Amino acid sequence: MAKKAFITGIAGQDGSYLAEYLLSLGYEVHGIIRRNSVTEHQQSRLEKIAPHVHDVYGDVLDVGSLTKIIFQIKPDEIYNIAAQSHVRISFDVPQYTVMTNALGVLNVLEVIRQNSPQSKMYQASSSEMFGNSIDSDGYQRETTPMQPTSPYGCAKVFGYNIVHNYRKSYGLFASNGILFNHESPRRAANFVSTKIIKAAIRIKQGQQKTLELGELDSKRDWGHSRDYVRAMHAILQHSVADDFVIATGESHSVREFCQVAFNMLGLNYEEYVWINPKFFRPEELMVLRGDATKARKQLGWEPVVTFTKLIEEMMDEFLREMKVA
Ligand code: NAP
Ligand code: F7E
Repeated sequence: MAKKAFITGIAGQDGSYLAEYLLSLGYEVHGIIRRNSVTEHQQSRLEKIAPHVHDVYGDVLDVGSLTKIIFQIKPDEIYNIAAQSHVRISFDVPQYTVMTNALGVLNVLEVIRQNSPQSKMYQASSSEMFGNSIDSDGYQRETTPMQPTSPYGCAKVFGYNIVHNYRKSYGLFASNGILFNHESPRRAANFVSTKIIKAAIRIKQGQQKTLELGELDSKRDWGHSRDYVRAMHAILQHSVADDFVIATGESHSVREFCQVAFNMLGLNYEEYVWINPKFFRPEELMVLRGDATKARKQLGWEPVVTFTKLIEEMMDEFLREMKVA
């Protein structure tokens, strides 16, 4: 019989790649979609697989909808990927972010505990939990102290800890993937990767003159979402529930990202990129660089897509989409 998976946040970047990956492995895939007043693009990332996915309306803040689906399906694996995932916006809507990203995790765990304790649960934890805490060798790993620098990071620390608590208190198979930044052509337009590449294309096409960004010297460890959803699945196939850092181990600045992306179009970013303090964060996380040795050794996980290949893939896809007629 096919294994059953339930994904919260199935219509998001990672949710859509994860659903595709699980379908390719023969899983029956279920997920919840939020009610939205504009429905037209809501499931655009699921277009290719829509007929094969069982989706219903639901919300991680609505325990009734979670109970109904988890009680009925009794999934083998539950991936809690839903979140308000934008760090800067978490300063604008801190309480909403904390409700979704912290209380939402507790809701999922409670529903599992009461209705389907045999289900394995994956929690989408984040490198944002580390804040500006770095080990002396320049990396962040599973043992690095957490000192979050945003409401988003603070809420994710709660989610991470409550997963531990339910694992130890009730024996649930609940695991954290501590994922560093990962992008793709499905990344929303207000994250820096998509914002830079789309602006570079519009500048090349003569439709935009400049690109306004915030902090250019912060560094991120950027991978591809398609690689990272393989890790989510591998984490739930491990013999015991545990926590794993998922990262490439390479760190690049936002400035370097601009340089590579603009260069691909034969442009010099310095002529077009301006700093607008509007995009600064009240507190910035300056350097992320993950050590995924534990995942490599214990899960056999390896990222495939490099920094340059990631930008190339996003560039190719956006060039196709944004072709001037
Ligand atoms: P995303 O594209 O923003 O997807 C998040 C999904 O969650 C969206 O489909 C969103 O629905 C849904 N959602 C938001 N609030 C919800 C709620 N209250 N109930 C149910 N669904 C809700 O984010 P992503 O990049 O795929 O990230 C997936 C997860 O990994 C998130 O938890 C994020 O915090 C975490 N994470 C991401 C990264 C990264 O670099 N991508 C790194 C570490 C951790 P709508 O489409 O309706 O908004
Ligand atoms: O910012 C700087 C910004 O918003 C990256 C989420 O997936 O990864 C992601 O969070 C860097 C930051 O991602 C702009 O200040 C400069 O230093 O693309 P981002 P993020 O904040 O790192 C973590 C691991 C997650 O868990 C999150 O869910 O780029 N930056 N200028 C800018 N960023 C944005 N968005 N827009 C700018 O104009």
